[in-house]
Amino acid sequence: MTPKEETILKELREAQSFKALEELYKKYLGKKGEITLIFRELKNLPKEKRAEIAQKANALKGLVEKEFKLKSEILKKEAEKQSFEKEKIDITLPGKKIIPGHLHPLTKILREIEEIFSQMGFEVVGGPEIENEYYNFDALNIPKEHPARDMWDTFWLKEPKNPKSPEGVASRPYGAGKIQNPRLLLRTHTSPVQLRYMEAHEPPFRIIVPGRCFRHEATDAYHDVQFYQVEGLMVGKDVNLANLKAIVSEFLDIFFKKKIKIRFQPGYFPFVEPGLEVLISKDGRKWLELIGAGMVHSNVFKAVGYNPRNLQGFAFGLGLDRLAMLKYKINDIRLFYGGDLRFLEQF
Ligand code: FA5
Repeated sequence: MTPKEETILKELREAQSFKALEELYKKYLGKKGEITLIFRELKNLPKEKRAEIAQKANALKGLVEKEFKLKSEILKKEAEKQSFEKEKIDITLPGKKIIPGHLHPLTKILREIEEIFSQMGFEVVGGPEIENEYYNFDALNIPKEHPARDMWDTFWLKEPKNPKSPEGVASRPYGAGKIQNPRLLLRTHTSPVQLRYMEAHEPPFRIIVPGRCFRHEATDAYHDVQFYQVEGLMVGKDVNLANLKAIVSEFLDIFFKKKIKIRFQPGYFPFVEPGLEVLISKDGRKWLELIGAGMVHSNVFKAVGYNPRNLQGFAFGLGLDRLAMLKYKINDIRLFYGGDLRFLEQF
């Protein structure tokens, strides 16, 4: 082997990368490569030398090509090995902890409540959060200008432009009732769904209506501008106040998994007569107002086209957030809506 051949082979063997190898190939066998040039120059050589040089050049070309192929294989194998090393998984390493999501505490409470009432034969019903003045007030026996309206600080909405939008749908009746006052608002309680349901159904029935309510009032530990209520409504021939007390009491006992001390006191709501409030003992000493309730007022039955002479019913509206606060011993309602994960992750 000539010294030149040795140098070339050494260079090829020492190439560290495909790129370096390609460069070397180009250097010798590329268009302007050293060996290529020898072939090009052949025609300028004297005839007698041509055959000998051509032969040598061919041998050199063959040698370079062989070595190039060999080195390519080696580099390919090395690259594969390296990528295997990189992708190797160490199954002895401890895994990454997966933190699963979970339900919001209010959703959990809501599901529990629905479960308990379902077992007592109540159907779960929904209604729109955007409501109109007729269902939220008028048909609930709360006339315009009546001071009782001040009990509910209301978020009023602008007129809907599109009748197919949620606002537009809210301004239409759920059942057969005629809308006399379509002015829109965010419902201040779930009681309007009583009317929407009764317009479309005949008694006897018992329903609960869980849903979000909104009030434009100053917030404190027990009041937020949004909160959940669960409305209850049971109508039949001889539904009475004793039934209401029994159902509410039974529900609270099951919900808190112990006998709960409650107190009924008179309360005023225009859509019930008599009206009452249910208070629950926070710590055996302080009482918290949790539920508004009473016997459905005859004017409400009349508004939905029922004959109040043949029917009786009780209704209640319980504050779901306050129930959750008692169950989980939370001292500020606003924590539920703050979105602070440190709070939410505890449930
Ligand atoms: C009403 O809203 C009546 N619709 C309840 C009712 C239904 C009475 C059927 C008779 C028959 P009240 O405004 O008291 O009533 O609200 C009922 C419950 O909702 C309260 O006892 C309280 O637990 C909860 N609540 C009211 N306002 C808020 C608020 N801003 N933040 C949190 N909870 C509230």
